Amino acid sequence: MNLQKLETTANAMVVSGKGILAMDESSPTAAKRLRAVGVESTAENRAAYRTLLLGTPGLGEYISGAILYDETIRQRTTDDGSAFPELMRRQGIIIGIKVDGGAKDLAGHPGEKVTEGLDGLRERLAEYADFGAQFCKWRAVITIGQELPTRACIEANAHALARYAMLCQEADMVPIVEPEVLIDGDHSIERCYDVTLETQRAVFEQLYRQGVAFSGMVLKPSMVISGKGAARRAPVEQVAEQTLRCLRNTVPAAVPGIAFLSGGQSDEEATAHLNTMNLMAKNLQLPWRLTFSYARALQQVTLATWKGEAGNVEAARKVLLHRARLNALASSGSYDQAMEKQAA
Ligand code: 5MM
Repeated sequence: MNLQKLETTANAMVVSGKGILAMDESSPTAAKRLRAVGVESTAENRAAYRTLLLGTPGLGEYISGAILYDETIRQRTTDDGSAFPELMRRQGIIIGIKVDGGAKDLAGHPGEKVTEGLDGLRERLAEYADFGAQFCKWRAVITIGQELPTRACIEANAHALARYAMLCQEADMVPIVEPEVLIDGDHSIERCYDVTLETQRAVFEQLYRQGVAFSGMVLKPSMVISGKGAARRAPVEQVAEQTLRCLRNTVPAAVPGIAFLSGGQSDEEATAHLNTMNLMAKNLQLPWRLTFSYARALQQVTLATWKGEAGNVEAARKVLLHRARLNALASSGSYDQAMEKQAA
């Protein structure tokens, strides 16, 4: 393991004033997103959309790295036919790759999932490194329900995340460790806090057991937030406060940065939460940087503007850049809601 290389990459991923673009939708998820805006999910259309994203002029000013899906790292852009990794190098964006095999039903535990994909991972990492990937991502999902999550589900996912992370570091690639506590349900923010705390504790315990170097990884957590269907949804300040409280009780100081997922929050909510946390951070002397690794909170407005029309590419790139800029500002607590109304 080349710790110096890992630390350099991890620090560049969470560098001040930038965040990560998650665009690693697997083909079924990409199909769902494209169909929602009336676009057929062909390989050509997926490449066209991803060309729109990564070809946005100036994107590298706000985006440090982007997470690709296996298909994309092998594809060529639909404009000048460059390989996607080549386009990313030109944009100054670090190449990341999703390496998990998806969340599958956990045997014996109805309603719960475990993320698979460890088999053959060492060999796949070597192949992705040849494509220029410098970091990876693996997402585990934890569901909150009446009797959920079970300890068995938390431990199985934490163990897999740690095994994945150690394989990445062995290959000198930075692991993004993503334990997502889902927003689905009507649970309170207090319940989300308890589940997130238990999950993150289990994850760091397993990372430690497997020998993962905390200084060469990035955590991608969900925020501590009320369930989407909760009768009373906690306000922005409470989400920020409880998320920081949870992280301060679980994340080692050696971790260079935390890049949140948006998890089904609206664009504006996700930006406001990140901004408020960074404002609060000014009085807390936090050891890690707080930024974003959003998929939907950066992409939904972009997709809705594009709608598969070549004539909308410029407008879609404008709104993507606008959202990327607002989130970049939020990563230093410099965002203001009034900026939402400024022209994209
Ligand atoms: C891009 O979406 C990723 C999930 O892909 P699949 O479910 O298709 O494998 C996902 O891991 C994403 O990177 C994170 O959840 C963050 O996305 P959001 O939309 O929550 O910011």
